[in-house]
Amino acid sequence: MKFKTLKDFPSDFLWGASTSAYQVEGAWNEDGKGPSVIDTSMHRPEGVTDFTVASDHYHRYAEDVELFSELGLKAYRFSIAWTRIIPDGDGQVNEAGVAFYHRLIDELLAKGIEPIVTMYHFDLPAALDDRGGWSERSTIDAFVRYARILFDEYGSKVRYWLTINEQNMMILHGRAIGTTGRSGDAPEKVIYQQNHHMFLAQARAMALCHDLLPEAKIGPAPNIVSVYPATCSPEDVIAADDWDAVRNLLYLDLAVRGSYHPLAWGYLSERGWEPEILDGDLEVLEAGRPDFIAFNYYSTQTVGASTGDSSDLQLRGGDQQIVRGEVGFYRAVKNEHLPTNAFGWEIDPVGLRTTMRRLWDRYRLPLIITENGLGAFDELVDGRVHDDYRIDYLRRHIEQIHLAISDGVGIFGYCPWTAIDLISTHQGISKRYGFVFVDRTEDELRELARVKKDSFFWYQELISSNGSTLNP
Ligand code: BGP
Repeated sequence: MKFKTLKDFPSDFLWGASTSAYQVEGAWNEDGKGPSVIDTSMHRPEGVTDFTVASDHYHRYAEDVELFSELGLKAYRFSIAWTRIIPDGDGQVNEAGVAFYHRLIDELLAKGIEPIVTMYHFDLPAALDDRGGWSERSTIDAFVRYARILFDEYGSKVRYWLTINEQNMMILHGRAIGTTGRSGDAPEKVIYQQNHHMFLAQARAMALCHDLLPEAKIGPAPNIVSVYPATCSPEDVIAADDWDAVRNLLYLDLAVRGSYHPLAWGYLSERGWEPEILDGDLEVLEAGRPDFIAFNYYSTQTVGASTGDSSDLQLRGGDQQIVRGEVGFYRAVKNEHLPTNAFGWEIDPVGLRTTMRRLWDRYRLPLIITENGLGAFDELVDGRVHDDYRIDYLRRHIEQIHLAISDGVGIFGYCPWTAIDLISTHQGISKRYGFVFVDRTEDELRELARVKKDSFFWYQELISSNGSTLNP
């Protein structure tokens, strides 16, 4: 639909930005922090930096929050490292780790920035992984205990909680992002059992949050893409629906409705990959209901009906955003209408509007975008970073949010990835997303100086006008 007049962004819209603990903090083994599966993972290619220092936010958080305040952020979405709070995942609480997040949250609140906290962003404690990780039901109990500690500690300060970041990407692309830990290439049967356990952990955490913190709001945070059929052939439409069910709706239906999506369940059981469901599990899933849906959006995916052979597969695939294809299930297709970024991710701002409309239509829960952004090889030249390509990317996505608001979609915030440069999941510091440049390379830490990019000033103006400078 084309509108003559667009609705305004809500006056309390949460203009934000995102990071995650292991990608930004560094200090990987300081002040009692235990190792996570990310710290022990070997998923990075040769020559790509590790996460030990990252952007050194652990030591520079005050300076960073000062920059976020200057940027005008209304919200900051970050994650808490489970291994700072409980170094081995389910043992003793590490008071120094607890204190760090109090300091960070207090600093944000002092600047009027709403903290949006992800409880678990890929960094499962390695000690839990050594004992079987998500394959074991004891990890569910460990997560719920961790959640209780977070609610008790920070519940009076934090209103918005996100349970598990991109559970669907951990299941579908765990190797690329380094979250598979010890289980490495576990068979799908095991992976989908782990998935089931994460759903139970999430549901129990949501129920606990509502019990302990009636004022707080909590939701899941999957990575969601709209799936397009390659053509209007009915077979392609069926393939698109099938892949949508397995990639997206499985995760959303479990979180919101507490039940397995029938197409996804059919996919699992036909392959013998369905998880074992114990007595009481369905009640637990049913009892955990979110207050909103947070989702990360980078792209859309296009698929066709399976040809039944290896031509279903797209060889450039292999990470979170590039559709891979599955022989006998769906065929990966390159969408010829969309440009790609330097890393092969298709760029589709209109797809964001479609995705928001579909989510709103299906679940009628308030939405917040907790990641969206452009990874690029930024360059620092004479103390400036001219990232007009990022401004263009963000502007075109925010325009679509504006349209979706006019469509009647309920959305309360936008937190692009990232507030400040950090280490990519598997492509190091060279793939940058931030509004603030961090001066370091893969192998040279330099001074880690912070430099405001051109996009910083652009977003600052946009926030201060509550979106009205979008189309001057
Ligand atoms: C999401 C993750 C983030 C992040 C982002 C960009 O999947 O939630 O942690 O890194 O993607 O991905 P990448 O770092 O691979 O470019």
